[in-house]
Amino acid sequence: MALTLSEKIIQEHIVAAACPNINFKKGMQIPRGEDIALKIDQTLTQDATGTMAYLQFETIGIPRVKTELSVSYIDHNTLQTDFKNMDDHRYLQSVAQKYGLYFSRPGNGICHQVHLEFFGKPGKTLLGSDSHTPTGGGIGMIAIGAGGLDVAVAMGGGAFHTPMPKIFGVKLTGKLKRGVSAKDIILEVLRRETVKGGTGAIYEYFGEGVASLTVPQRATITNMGAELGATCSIFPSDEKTKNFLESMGRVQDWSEQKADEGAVYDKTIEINLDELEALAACPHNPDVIDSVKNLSGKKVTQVVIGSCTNSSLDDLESVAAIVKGHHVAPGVEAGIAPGSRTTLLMASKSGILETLIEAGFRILESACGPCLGQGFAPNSKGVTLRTFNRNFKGRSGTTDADVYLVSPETAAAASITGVFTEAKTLDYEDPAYIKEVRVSMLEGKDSRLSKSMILSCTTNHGMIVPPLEQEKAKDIEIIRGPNIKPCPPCREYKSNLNLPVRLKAQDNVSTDDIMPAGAKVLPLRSNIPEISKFTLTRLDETFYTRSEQENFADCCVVGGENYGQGSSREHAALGPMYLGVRAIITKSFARIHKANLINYGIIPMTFKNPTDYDRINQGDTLELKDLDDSLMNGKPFKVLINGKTEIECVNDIASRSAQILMAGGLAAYTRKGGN
Ligand code: MIC
Ligand code: SF4
Repeated sequence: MALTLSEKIIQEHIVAAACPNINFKKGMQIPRGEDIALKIDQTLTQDATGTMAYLQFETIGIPRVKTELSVSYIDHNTLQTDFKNMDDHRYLQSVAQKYGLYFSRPGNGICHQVHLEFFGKPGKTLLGSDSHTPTGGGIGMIAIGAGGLDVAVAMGGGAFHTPMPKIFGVKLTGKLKRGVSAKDIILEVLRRETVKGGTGAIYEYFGEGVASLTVPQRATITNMGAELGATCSIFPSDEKTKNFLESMGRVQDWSEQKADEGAVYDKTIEINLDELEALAACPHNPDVIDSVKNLSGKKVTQVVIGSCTNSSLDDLESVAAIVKGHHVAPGVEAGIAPGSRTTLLMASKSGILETLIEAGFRILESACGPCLGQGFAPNSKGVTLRTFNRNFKGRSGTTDADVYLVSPETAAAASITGVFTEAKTLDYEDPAYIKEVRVSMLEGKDSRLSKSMILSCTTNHGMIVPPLEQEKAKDIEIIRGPNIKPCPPCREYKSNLNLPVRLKAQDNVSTDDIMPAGAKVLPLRSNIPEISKFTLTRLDETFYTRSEQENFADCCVVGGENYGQGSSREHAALGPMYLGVRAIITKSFARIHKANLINYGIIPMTFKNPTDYDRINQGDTLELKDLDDSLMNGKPFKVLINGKTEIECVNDIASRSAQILMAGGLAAYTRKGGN
């Protein structure tokens, strides 16, 4: 039968022996929701999730990673206010050398941007310990975000298990108008689909509108597809992809990737690019969308351009085109963080950087920086326009600031006017990428950057350290700083639990609420006992002290819809686990967080009847009885509230996941021979 591109790549990578439930035959339609096992070609980690991932990898006890390619990036924790960050960097570099990984040094850029530039390959699978790993879908990869432990297993040659996603088609027609960009496409998808609309789905883009989008534009869309809760997003690999890879000096990595003629999607949405307007995600969630037109005239105090979503050369060019000859408005602070060293070099050699400096932009490091609250926090009650992907309350470092997520064009326009402004109303020359500048540069038709100059920017001059030969790697000593502590074991599994509800939370709790990022907490990522003190503090400052007073006794948490949205950080499972959380009962979960909870032995349950949420109060006691029977036989969970009222919870836990829970987490399951 005719298959979608996603299904084609998935089928190429199915480990049939590890999916006994689906009796896999090539070309069949895999039932949606069934547990599938995928061979992973490439992995990536970043430093904030990497230390835990490699501590776990070390315990697997193999001499070298078994993937085609694995890369360890340093991009998140580059603030280095004390020894902890750099100790982590040195640990990660020594691990990379010992176990056969590429190592991308601090300053080389944000993992997703650099991976797209240097390593991504159409048609391959990529698993990354960062939720924005789907950026790789911009060049036709099945690129999925996961917890560090899942990535460690993949580096050890294990398959990645996930429910077979539904495949949603997004048909693009027409062409983007002036002042409207790829960011507005994904904001439009978010407006229609919401932050939980993509749970259990892949968004596959097709239609005549695709051809007009450059690879960095496509990557903006697949990147922020993470905010839909989607497993990943993907574009076909075509001539534009070939051109992009050629500009990176690796045309040999290109292959055409497209859906079969007549492929059928589980649902199709259509976006006419001709009709699209500039949009903004308003405080405090990425799906609270309004048009920039409606917001026009609203005062702005800060503008930041950067993050893995919008920090490419195309993005910087768009900004430069708009701000050229102007100055950042009084009362506005503007910053720009190019996504990678390659982008920064190209911006510098082509004059784009000069334009930005002249306009008064503060040039920030090529790293995540302000996106996760590492500097450049807005003023009290400030209004900040950011080209990023997340605007959860407090993530910027200023709790009462209003963060709007916008395109580079909208951010640039506001930076010079000081108010929300539709870029199309300003007088500026179209940015060069629209005129296919990369193509003309490569053909030697553009005078600003010659082909040899582009290739000199895109060549790795030592910022990516290649793996050592295995013979030499044996002698490498792993360097461990004093803040790097082993990952604590999970609590032992029990079939019957009596759990006080230590916290009752609302809808859309993000992993930033469960375990904040930011300059104060991030340095503790390698030290679970210390970082656990910040567990759930965004929702309840007393959570840790109350847990301590209870001697970290077993307990549970109750939540609303989409619990655990956002990042892949497994610290949002490890922190609660360390403090005694044994089960979390919600109306629904975000995909990666649910998998992380299972990996660390916390049982995720969803109310069969969502109104049962209202029957439970903080402080109540929930009795979970005969979990063995539910987990082994797939029966619904029975929950007794305060010894009186019994309710049912859905048991949608795959049989391998049930075994992981009963083994006391994924590490214990793997040690016991599970795969
Ligand atoms: C994020 O954007 O929230 C992060 C920081 O990149 C996280 C990873 C982490 O918490 O280390 C993510 O997206 O997975
Ligand atoms: Fe880094 Fe922000 Fe991207 Fe996360 S979303 S990887 S913090 S730039």
